[in-house]
Amino acid sequence: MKTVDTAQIQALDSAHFLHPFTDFKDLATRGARVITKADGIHVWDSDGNKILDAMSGLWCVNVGYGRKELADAAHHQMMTLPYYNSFFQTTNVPAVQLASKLASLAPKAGERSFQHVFYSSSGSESNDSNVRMVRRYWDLLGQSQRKVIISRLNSYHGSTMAGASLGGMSGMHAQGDLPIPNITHIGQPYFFENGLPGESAADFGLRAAGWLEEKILEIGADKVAAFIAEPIQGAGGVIIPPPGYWNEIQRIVDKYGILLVSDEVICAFGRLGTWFGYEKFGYKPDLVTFAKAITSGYIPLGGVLVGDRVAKVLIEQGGEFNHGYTYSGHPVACAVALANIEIMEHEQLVQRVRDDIGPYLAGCFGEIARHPLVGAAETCGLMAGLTLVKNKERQEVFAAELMVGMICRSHCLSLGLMMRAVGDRMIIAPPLIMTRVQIDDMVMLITQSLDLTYEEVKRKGWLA
Ligand code: PXG
Repeated sequence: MKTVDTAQIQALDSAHFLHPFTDFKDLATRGARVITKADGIHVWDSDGNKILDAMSGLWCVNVGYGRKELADAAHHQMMTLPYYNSFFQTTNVPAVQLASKLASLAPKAGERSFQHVFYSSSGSESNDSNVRMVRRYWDLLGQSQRKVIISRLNSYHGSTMAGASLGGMSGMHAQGDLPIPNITHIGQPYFFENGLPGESAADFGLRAAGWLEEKILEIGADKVAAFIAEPIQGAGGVIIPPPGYWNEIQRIVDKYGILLVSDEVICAFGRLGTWFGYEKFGYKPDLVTFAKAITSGYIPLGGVLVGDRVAKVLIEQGGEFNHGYTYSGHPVACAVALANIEIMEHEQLVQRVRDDIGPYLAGCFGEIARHPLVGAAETCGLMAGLTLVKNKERQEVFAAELMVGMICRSHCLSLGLMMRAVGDRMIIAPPLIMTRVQIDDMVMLITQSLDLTYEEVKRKGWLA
């Protein structure tokens, strides 16, 4: 039954709603897809189309849609204490309980353990907090000259001035005079694009990590404050670093004493089959950015896990830290996060991804990799990417302006599958509750979309 007048909502949408990362004029000509409801791993649009949401919303809805426990937690907390600030020596019960829960979930690792949390409402804000905290840390240690934060090209760290500066997206830097001063970038560990002929993935991993050391030496080690990176680049196209990359990064940051910030807005909360992404790769960050799946996206919440090395200095040598948000430690958001983590524990979602559906998805992508249009396909936990190529043998890519990824994405949608295109890299990050049968269904839709795309590019004469 149709309950929404699509044309009317679309008209109001283009009249009043400026969407994120959108060409406003272009959207007005076509009209936005109106999503009206969701349940489990599916969303429905206002025309009644049922879509398998292989992106978990936007990397968020790890426990799936329609979870009454989360709605109940929000309702209960709203009726008890819907809001109070955590400035001026006040606190609230859910924020305290969540901070303590997060500390217990992070693995213990000496000085690299986590006892403290700083809250925000998004990943972008959290990375702004990271910049503030990193600078404050070095100031307190009497090393104010350590200002430079090194990040990577094609990383995504948010859309605020600091977040977009930390991110390595050239399109974002081009708008608004970014990056802000003292943020610089090195290359990404993307073997498919940056590996040399004949180079092994492991050798490439060491070479790509070496770019960090080169950059540190170029700037002067005493001027570098921190290195920030996602365990796996998400928005950049699910770029899974080669073996050895993270070990070498750890060696380098340790050698020069610089802080390591792991931006886990996508990789935390079970996505990789571990609570935090850094566990998967075995490195030890000083600060961990989180957001999105901490509440499975049901309500905005973000923050930073502050490791003991930093927290000790902020607390013991500190004085007032002049930074915070109205919604830092929002009681409703924290209550929903606690209920979300409870679901994850009760349903053992992290273990499921690690031991069952993660390896199962990897097997399926092994099959997908054989498709003639696919140059490379990789998974890690419940996150996967594949690269569309015009010649499989020569690993030759399509010209960017052909936008083959967008063609593939359109075929996905017409078949009822939400899959994201990052250039010609097709990516998924489905809800962690998926069953093997649902994964089979999803893989069938992916394969059909690839077939349709292959036929279309062949018809157009774009295959080499
Ligand atoms: N860090 C990382 C690693 C992210 O993935 C942010 C920070 C910023 O979070 P907020 O909550 O401020 O949006 C993100 C967000 C995409 C896409 O196209 C990815 C994100 C946001 C929007 C689009 O894949 N990730």
